[in-house]
Amino acid sequence: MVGSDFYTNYGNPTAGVLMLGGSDFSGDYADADAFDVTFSNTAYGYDSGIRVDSSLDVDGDGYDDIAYGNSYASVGSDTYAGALSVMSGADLSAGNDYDFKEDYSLRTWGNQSYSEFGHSIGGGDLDGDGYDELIVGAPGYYYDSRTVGYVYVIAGGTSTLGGSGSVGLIATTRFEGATANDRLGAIAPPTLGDFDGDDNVDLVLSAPDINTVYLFSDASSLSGEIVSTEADATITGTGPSQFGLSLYAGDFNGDGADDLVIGAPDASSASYISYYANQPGAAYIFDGTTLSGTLGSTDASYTMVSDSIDGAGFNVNGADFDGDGTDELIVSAPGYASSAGRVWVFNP
Ligand SMILES: [Ca+2]
Ligand SMILES: [Ca+2]
Ligand SMILES: [Ca+2]
Ligand SMILES: [Ca+2]
Repeated sequence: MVGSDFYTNYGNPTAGVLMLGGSDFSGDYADADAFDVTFSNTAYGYDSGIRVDSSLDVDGDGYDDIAYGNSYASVGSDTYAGALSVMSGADLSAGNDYDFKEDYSLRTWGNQSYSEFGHSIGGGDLDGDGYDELIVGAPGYYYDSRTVGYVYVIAGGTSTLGGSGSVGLIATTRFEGATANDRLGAIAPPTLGDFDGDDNVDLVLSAPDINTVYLFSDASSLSGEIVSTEADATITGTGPSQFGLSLYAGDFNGDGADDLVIGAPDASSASYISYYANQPGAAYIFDGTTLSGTLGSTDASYTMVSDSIDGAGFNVNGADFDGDGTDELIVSAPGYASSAGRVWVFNP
């Protein structure tokens, strides 16, 4: 599944394309005819700031569902309220083009102008009932004269992918930023992992504009309205800015507990990184078992810093390429070599 802000299909921005995998999945796929399924969104015009997540099975039917967020969508008279469309994976078939304007199973939207709902999308099965929760950021949410940002949890279940409504009516849990211009829930996907190894799922949220990442232990025990100051661990970056713009959870040291990767690319846009950034980006691995209380970048167990101003850490990821049972670290630098871009793999 690949997303693009820029690709157009008959004049409409294409939100993503789906290539069906299998033994024949190799070679070059250079044009639109090669895509098995295409998605567009004719509802909102220009799709700047879209996010796509195709990893969650919200209704628990065994098919991953596709969540599409457009944080710049205007809803009624609410400019940039933001909207999220979710399509049931079971409804997709090869050869079709889908339009998030009408082909959604669930559609929900921000309930305030400039709340930018859909700016980040993530989730997973928080409560272990077999249905993935959708966790969606609205970093522009304004409360008590401050832009604090909200992050909403929409519980998965057999009836979640049906209908539409304001997220204020649909969400079961809401996280709130604590101070002015936190913009909790910007860009970085809300990330699940079991960092302390107690078999209870923990939740990581981010506020990259203030270089701060929050960890909430045992996320299934949380409900209602939770302020970021209630986090069990608060990690603040002191190196390159936009600390927390990217997140990844995986086990790098092989102790069975997830560790946390945090990227700090020093720029919030992948375009013109050399213009916006003024120092090399970085990526940090924090040993999951150390995540409690107040922490800083220097508490990381592994730090990667680029040697050029290239947005390193704009995306971070992990995968076990050599099959030794622990993740390797993948770090993207979209601004490398005049925006040619580079992806590194490290065996930390
Ligand atoms: Ca599904
Ligand atoms: Ca669940
Ligand atoms: Ca845990
Ligand atoms: Ca670990």
